[in-house]
Amino acid sequence: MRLIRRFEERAIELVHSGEIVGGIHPYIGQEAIAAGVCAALRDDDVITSTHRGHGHVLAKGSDPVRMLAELTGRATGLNQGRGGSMHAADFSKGIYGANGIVGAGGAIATGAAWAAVKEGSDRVAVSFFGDGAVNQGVLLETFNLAALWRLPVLFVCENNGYATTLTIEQGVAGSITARAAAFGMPAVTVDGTDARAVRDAAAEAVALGRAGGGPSFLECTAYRFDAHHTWEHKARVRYRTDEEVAAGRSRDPLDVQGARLPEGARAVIDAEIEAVLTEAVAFALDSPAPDPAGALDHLYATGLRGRNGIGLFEGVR
Ligand SMILES: Cc1ncc(C[n+]2csc(CCOP(=O)(O)OP(=O)(O)O)c2C)c(N)n1
Repeated sequence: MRLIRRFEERAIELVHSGEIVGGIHPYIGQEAIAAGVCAALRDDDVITSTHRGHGHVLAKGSDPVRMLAELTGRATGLNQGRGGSMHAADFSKGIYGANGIVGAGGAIATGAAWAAVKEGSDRVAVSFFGDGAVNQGVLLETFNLAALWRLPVLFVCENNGYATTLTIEQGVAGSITARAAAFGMPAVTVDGTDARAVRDAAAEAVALGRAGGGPSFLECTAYRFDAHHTWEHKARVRYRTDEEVAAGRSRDPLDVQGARLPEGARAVIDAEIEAVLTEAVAFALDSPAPDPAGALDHLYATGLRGRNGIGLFEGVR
């Protein structure tokens, strides 16, 4: 959680200095959700992430140094600087990508869960998404197939109370968990500022999925401490009162977990993380930008065969 927090703080600095172009969606305040869920996963399990995805990628075990290089658009980045903040992926860690399309990761995770069943493995897939995504048609269609086919997928809704500036009261009819329950899935709500509570709930759902018990749904409540997106730092959109923000920030997931650590342990962790982030920032800033000559590389799969055996995309980069 400390790694995610400091990664985000350093990334915000790099947005302000112009090194990260286009801004980011900060995850600060929601760290216990990514950390808690990923603590219940194996290396070979799969996750799909969102526009607010840095925490998921780091919690699943991606290298923060290469991740920061990705955010700054460097050739040394996780995805050679082509994905940036909203499209970071790391297949070596089962991370099938952050995703700028709200709700889309649910279908991808469910496809991965289906593939895991087909290959006879006991791997599970997790889809993270926000409260705003629960009204996306794709997600409801996905719940249906995941439940019908009893797929090992865990849907994790991070309810931070807002979809951009829209409150949950303005945007969501009924209850979030009731949507999942309607498809016959176990659906519970946990305190998303308590990493241990999140991990325990996720572990139960993951065990059920591995044992062939089908999908589960976890609603994790938390508060987004910072802006929806860093453009808010300049635009100064007013949709939350100072009192509300202060109240939300008063329950800090790092303090909740920090209070459980032995005396002095937190300072040791903080110092270790600081060193990693210092290295990450230096590495990113020292790294070259991608070569413009390769701008079209990796856009298309190559060598795909048509039915007549003729290469469909031969010669296309
Ligand atoms: C399909 C789609 N519709 C709209 C958007 C624009 N958009 C980006 S983030 C966002 C809010 C998402 O809210 P939520 O799912 O609660 O996640 P949070 O931002 O709170 O993490 C919207 C509407 C989008 N990216 N994709």
